[in-house]
Amino acid sequence: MNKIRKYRIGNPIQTDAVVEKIAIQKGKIPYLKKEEKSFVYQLNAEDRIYGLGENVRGINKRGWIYESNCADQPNHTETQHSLYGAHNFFVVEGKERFGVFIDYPGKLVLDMGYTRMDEIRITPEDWNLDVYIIEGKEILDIIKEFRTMIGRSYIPPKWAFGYTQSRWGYQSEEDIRNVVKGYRENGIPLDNVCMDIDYMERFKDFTINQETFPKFPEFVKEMEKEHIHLVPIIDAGVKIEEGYETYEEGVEKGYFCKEKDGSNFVGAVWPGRVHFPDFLNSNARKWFGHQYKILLDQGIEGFWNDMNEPAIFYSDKNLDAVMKKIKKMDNRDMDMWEVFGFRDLVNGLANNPEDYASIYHNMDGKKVCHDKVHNLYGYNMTRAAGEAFEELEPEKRVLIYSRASYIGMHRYGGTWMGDNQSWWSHLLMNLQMLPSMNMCGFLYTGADLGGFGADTTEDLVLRWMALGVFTPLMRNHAAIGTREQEAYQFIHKEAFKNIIGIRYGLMPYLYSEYMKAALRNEMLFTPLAFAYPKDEQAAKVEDQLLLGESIMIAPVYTQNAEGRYVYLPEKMKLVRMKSMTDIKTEVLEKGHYYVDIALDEVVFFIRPEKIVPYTVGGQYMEEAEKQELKTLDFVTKTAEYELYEDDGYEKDYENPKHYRTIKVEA
Ligand code: MIG
Repeated sequence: MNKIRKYRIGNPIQTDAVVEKIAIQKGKIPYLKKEEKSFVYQLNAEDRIYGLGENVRGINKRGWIYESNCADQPNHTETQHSLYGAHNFFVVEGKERFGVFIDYPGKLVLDMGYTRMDEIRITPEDWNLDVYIIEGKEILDIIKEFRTMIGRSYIPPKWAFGYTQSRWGYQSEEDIRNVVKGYRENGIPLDNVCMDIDYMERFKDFTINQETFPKFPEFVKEMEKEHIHLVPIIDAGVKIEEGYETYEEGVEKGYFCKEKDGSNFVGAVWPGRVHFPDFLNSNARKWFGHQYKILLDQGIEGFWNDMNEPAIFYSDKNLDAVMKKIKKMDNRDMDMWEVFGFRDLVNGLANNPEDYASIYHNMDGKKVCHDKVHNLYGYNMTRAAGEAFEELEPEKRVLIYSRASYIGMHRYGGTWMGDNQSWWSHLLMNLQMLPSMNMCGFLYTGADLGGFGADTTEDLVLRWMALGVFTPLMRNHAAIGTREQEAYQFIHKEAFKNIIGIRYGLMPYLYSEYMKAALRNEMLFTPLAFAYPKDEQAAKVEDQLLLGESIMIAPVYTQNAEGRYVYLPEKMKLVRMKSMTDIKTEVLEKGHYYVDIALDEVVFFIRPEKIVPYTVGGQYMEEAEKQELKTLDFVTKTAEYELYEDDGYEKDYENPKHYRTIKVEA
């Protein structure tokens, strides 16, 4: 039986989100009632809604209005409707159970019981879209069907699971050397350092500032000797500057986005005035992807793609118009409304909808307004890189993660969760976003640990790390001008050393579970509601997750808490780690508990008859890998665990040689 039904309305733009060939059905779409402007579904009191990928609010998405409209949105408050991603997949669970994917690259409003608490109302801007309805016995079956349909998730090189330090503002080789020194001298593990826009020459993509990084390839080698990977940022906008090759070539070949009249669209971002590569054009995509070679050739093996919603600080033409209006206001006796209007004019320069509506793509011969395909832009920037890496580095995995995304991009790269704040509420948001991202195919993801904006506190960083230990991307990142938050900046260096060390110790488990989830189209982080569908209590838990097959995590996310309430949906073994050599365990029956968790501890729970392979860890991935494999378990009879091992670069993922069975007998 085909559990997926596909319906087409109008003449949709191809997004390549879906890889499976699915025949289009005729007839009425089940569950969703099509009205003039919207799809409508009547909700029952007990219905819950899961999914929507990168978004604010809880695991259950009911009760708010979301918008798929990739946004450069640094305020992740619960009042927002969109963040950086557009992920139109959700599952309704209750009276009926079904999944919906709306493959539509324009702005889509998903009113999930906001206007009316008892109604879902989905409104596209026009009726050109594909709808997929997916049924299954359980939520997890629906997700697996969907994930299989959209294709295998991105698999990064293994080193990308190592702990990463980042900060906007590392200005020079010397700054980065000092970061590495700070970690190594204190014995705190580290594998990667991100390079933010500071490394470029006047913020030009694929250039290196020769004054601050005079011998870059040598510096990359020096870092390699320290077992450090450097991960540079790439921005979407290409600086307009005579003599800058990427710019000149792009202009010459006609690979930039256009105005209606065919001239190149001019926006401004960090480099000042820029053109935006037309990633929706396959030739332009290929061309841009091959630009990454400039850095690959200097020894770089990983990147992050930023500002690809795309973020536009202002456009040339809008700045002109605004300046004219402001000039007219000059020397006037303005009342308050006029002053507010003046302020709105200036604030409205950034990410202006009229600018987006004035950009045109050449989609392989077809002229398409950006409005219609806005949500595909960041996706195709990362696809450009991903497709090029396949050609440039056929034998080797390359790390890439993006800020903006759409379903389909999950095959080419990961994401990070963008500009959060050093707020306790954002630690919880990080946790709640993980399963919804996984539902949409994004497995390699993580939030800026410690928080990006605002000054952090030592306890927040420690608690956030205790969650970050488990997220595939474990990256501490902060904005320029905020309090320094590298692990060695704080008093409890020993605690940081141990918590990050636990990440390395648990790597055999974390890596195996990642690989199996990717190769089998399964969840890495699973809400209790999905795993224990008959347990009414489990369905209410919004702050615990299963990670892979063996463990449940329940991190502390409030300040000054000495622990937290935890619900055990079955008998489990509590594991309390101070370090990889100081581990205590205790078996707990199903039920509710208050579990004490100190600032310098990582606590998790092992499910019955499950195994967790681990080692003592190390200062970096290669060192950790050499250690003897041990197991933690909660086995009362006999159980097996499938360990996944490879060299971290090779791509013959399916080869059975990568699997090893570990058997434990009580
Ligand atoms: O306008 O490159 O989300 O991680 O540090 C800000 C500077 C641009 C936004 C990214 C953030 C990065 C910052 N970038």
